[in-house]
Amino acid sequence: MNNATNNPSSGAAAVAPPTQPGQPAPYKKVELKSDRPTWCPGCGDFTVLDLYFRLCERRQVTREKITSVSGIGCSSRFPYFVQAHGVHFIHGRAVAFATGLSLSRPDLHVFVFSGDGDAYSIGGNHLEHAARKNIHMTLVVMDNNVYGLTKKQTSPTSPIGFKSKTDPMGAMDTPTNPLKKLISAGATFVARTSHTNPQHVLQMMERAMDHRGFSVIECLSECVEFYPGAFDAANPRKGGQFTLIEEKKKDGTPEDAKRHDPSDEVAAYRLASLPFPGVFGVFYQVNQPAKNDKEKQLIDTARAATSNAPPLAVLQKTFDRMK
Ligand SMILES: Cc1ncc(C[n+]2csc(CCOP(=O)(O)OP(=O)(O)O)c2C)c(N)n1
Ligand code: SF4
Ligand SMILES: [Mg+2]
Repeated sequence: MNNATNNPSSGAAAVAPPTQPGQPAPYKKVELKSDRPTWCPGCGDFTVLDLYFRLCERRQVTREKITSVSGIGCSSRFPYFVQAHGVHFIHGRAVAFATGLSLSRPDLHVFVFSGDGDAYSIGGNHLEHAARKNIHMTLVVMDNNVYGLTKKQTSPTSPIGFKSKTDPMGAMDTPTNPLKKLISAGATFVARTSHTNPQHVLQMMERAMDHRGFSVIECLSECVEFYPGAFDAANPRKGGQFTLIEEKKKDGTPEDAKRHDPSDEVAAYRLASLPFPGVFGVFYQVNQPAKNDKEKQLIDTARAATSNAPPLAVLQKTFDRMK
């Protein structure tokens, strides 16, 4: 776990312009960089890390409010490389940990960085429930279609035929469709991007950060060591296609009728069903109350009913009643 102990401004208020008196200056990208990331040269995960720094810098998030949570995997080494608060948690349990953090710390926007194995396989159950509860956080899945850290096993997104240590003859199981999985689970913001298009990654991160509720970015992130070339078909520099989703502008023009309405669940499924390389952008976005807000309402109502008595007094009263 990294922390902000080297931060000269630690303990002060956050997410504010530097011009306000008494506010710490937001950190620059260079100040957030930690030790040299230990990923293989050329790994797609570098791009996501770099864009996260840029996001924090652009949004002027002060260091003590930057909170990155991860599970286990190459991608999940992420928090080590951010010089701010971060948790490298148990394999598949990052979203569960982040749920508690998000519910108890309304002043933070918690980011979770996960791999395809961490998020969709061992962590699949937690993902499902955080989505349906609409917990306020942003999950970035760095999907390389393989288990990278453990040196090439089939992952839930590996395509049929992919040869790995667990499928030497080629994978035979139908891969997970992350977008369909997330939409059906109840995620209220679902986007797709690729490490080969940094501007787009940043754009999706900003949109996710502005969303209230459970937002997920599925980011293609190539493992150059164990699955090189996996996403060439989505990379124009390698002869592939990076087709953007055109969202409705609601301008009443005939061409707008053909554009995508991100609040249309059936249309989102249709886009998510396109064969690889598919399309990139926001597939689905709806406004629904986050559990954070519902829970706060419940707590406020309970507090009001006890005339805002201190929690210990309320607890004591409850125990007394049970005697
Ligand atoms: C409970 C448990 N099961 C299995 C492992 C071994 N393990 C570590 S990382 C990993 C897969 C990581 O794959 P992914 O999440 O796709 O991340 P990547 O390394 O590809 O970024 C596995 C199976 C573990 N650490 N803990
Ligand atoms: S093994 Fe693959 S995923 Fe892991 S650091 Fe190397 S290139 Fe990246
Ligand atoms: Mg992986």
